[in-house]
Parts: sequence; C-alpha cells; structure tokens
Amino acid sequence: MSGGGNASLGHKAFSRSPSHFADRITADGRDGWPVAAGRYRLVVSRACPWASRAVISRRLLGLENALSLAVADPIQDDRSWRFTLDPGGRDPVLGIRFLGEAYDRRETGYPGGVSVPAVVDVPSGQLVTNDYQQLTLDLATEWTALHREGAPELYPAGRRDEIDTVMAEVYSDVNNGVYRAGFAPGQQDYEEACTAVFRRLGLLAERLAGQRYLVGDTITEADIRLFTTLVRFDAVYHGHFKCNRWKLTENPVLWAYARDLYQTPGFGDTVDFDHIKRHYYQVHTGINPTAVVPLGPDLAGWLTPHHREELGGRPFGEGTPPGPVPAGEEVPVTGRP
Ligand SMILES: N[C@@H](CCC(=O)N[C@@H](CS)C(=O)NCC(=O)O)C(=O)O
Repeated sequence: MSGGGNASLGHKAFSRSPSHFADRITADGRDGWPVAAGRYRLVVSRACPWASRAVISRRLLGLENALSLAVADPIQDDRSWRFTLDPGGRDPVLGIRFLGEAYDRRETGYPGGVSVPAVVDVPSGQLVTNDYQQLTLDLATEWTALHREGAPELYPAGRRDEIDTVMAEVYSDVNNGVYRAGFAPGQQDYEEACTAVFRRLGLLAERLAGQRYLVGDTITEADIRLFTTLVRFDAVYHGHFKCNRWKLTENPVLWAYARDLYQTPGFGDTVDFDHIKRHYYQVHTGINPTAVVPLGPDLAGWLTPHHREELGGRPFGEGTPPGPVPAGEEVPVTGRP
C-alpha cells in the first residue's frame, strides 16, 4: 500500500514510492494522451488527500463535464480500491469492480500498489496516470481549452517559482510529514516527523496571519495542497497519526484559513468526513488494530464565520466561483458538518 497502508509498517522509516505511471495528458498529446472532453475518467477516494487535490481542481476549473468522476469505497479490501458504492459493485462507466483492473489493462502483473488518484482512458479501459503531483498541474495548465468561463489561474506562470517553493515545504513537512509521523517505526522517527509538522505549521500560520492565501492574493495550487491536509487534521491526523501538539481548531490563523477555503465553492463541497474517518481508522489496522472509528470531532465549527475577507484578496482573481456541485456528485449528509 503505497499510500501508507499496513505494508508501509516495518522497521524502516516510512517512505513514499514514486508514481509508476507518469504519462501526462497534454494539450499536444505528446505522451499519446491528448486532452479531450469525455475521454478520461478520474478515479478517486474522497478519503485520500492526494486524490482530493484533483477533485478540488476539477471543481474550481469547471472540468466536471469534460472529465468524469468515479468515487471508490473508502474501505479497500485485499484487491485495493473497489466500486462497491455503485450499483452492482461496478463503476458504471468503466464497467469494472476494482480499480486494479484498469492497472492490469495497462501493465499485466504490475507489482506496485493500486493507488488513487488515477486517470483511466475510457475507450481502452487502461490506466493513464497515477502521478498525483503532476495531475493537478496539468489540469490547471494543459486542460485550459476545456476550463469553464471564469476559471481561476491555479498555477499562474509569473508565480510558479514561489508556488513550487511553498508546495515543496508543505509536501515534505505537512502533506507527507503527517504520514511519516503516523507510520513512524519508532520513537525517534515519530518525534522528528511530528516536530517538523508543527514547526512548518507554525511558519505557515505566520505567513497567513497577514495574507489571505499562500501566494499572491488569489487561490493557487499551493492552497489546495495545504487545505487537503488541514481539513483532515483534527479528524484523523491529530489522533490516528499522533500529530497532537495542538489541534487545528486551536490555531486561530490556520483554523480561520482552513474554514475560509472550506466555505469557498469547490473546496468544502468535495469533502466527505465520513469517508475520511472510516478509511484511516479502519484500513490502517497496523496502527489501529481494533479498527474502531472515533465519534468526534464535532464538525459544526467548519461552517462558522472566518472573517478572512477582512484581509482582502480575490479568491478567483479575475475569475468567478464555480457553480453548484453536479447532480449525483454531492457529498452525502453523513460526510458533512
Ligand atoms: N500514488 C502515490 C500517492 C497516492 C496515494 O498514496 N494514494 C493512497 C490513498 S491516500 C493509495 O491509493 N494508496 C494505495 C493503497 O492504500 O492501497 C503513491 O504511490 O505514493
């Protein structure tokens, strides 16, 4: 389980394997996969922070009609991600029961894990990519012909160096840092990872005290990547991954920043707290052998005023917020505050 499942537990430090299928879907189709409306299917788990980046980008950019969405059951079995939430246990578009079938069509006997997010070519049923780091950058910069009118610039050309720097720090200390803490094989690894998580969160809080977003005055890819960890923080990383120096709700700046994004169309409307909690607590039985899922935390605070608009900023730059969630893609009430 490359995403930090039980096989990651051993006596060595948690390490994340690189994505094996790194083809890119581009405007010019140089890898053989041209951007095309209706051709590809984005397979995600709403539990997964890496997949959730793509779900948010797709909403913000208005790609819902161009790139369809398959949501896997948050609980994997020994064949990994499965479509047990769909009628008959099959994805209605791909016709498969397990995401692994699309991996097999691409490469027979691939020994690595089956991970989300994954983009599948609908006509051939083959996996195209599971490279979550590149995927959202390509949605922002290669899929532009299919963006909605008013789509924001999530990876603006003039700001890429700064965005890349912030994202690298957020990735190693926060996005992946919580996994290094949670799956640490021993005390020292845990303490190093946990310390780095909170050191970086402290620095990010300083940065965000006087500015609404991480880079510039609009939402960028960097905010999406920080959000997907923050929104899981109190629900799973604080308890299950032992990142418990403080809760998100105890840090006024980060808590307000996270609520601001949560309440922005395209962010909170993709989040399923039920999927998040059940996945982490029930799947990682190496670190939670009873698979008991805690009842808390109270989620009502996510909807309270954040007052971050007083800092100014233009969430969508020259653009506009996305419209409502498409019919059939709404997060069930069980997953909402
Ligand atoms: N594809 C990347 C990152 C994506 C990832 O780790 N996704 C997790 C879910 S959060 C996953 O699907 N892991 C495979 C598994 O748990 O079986 C990797 O290989 O590290």
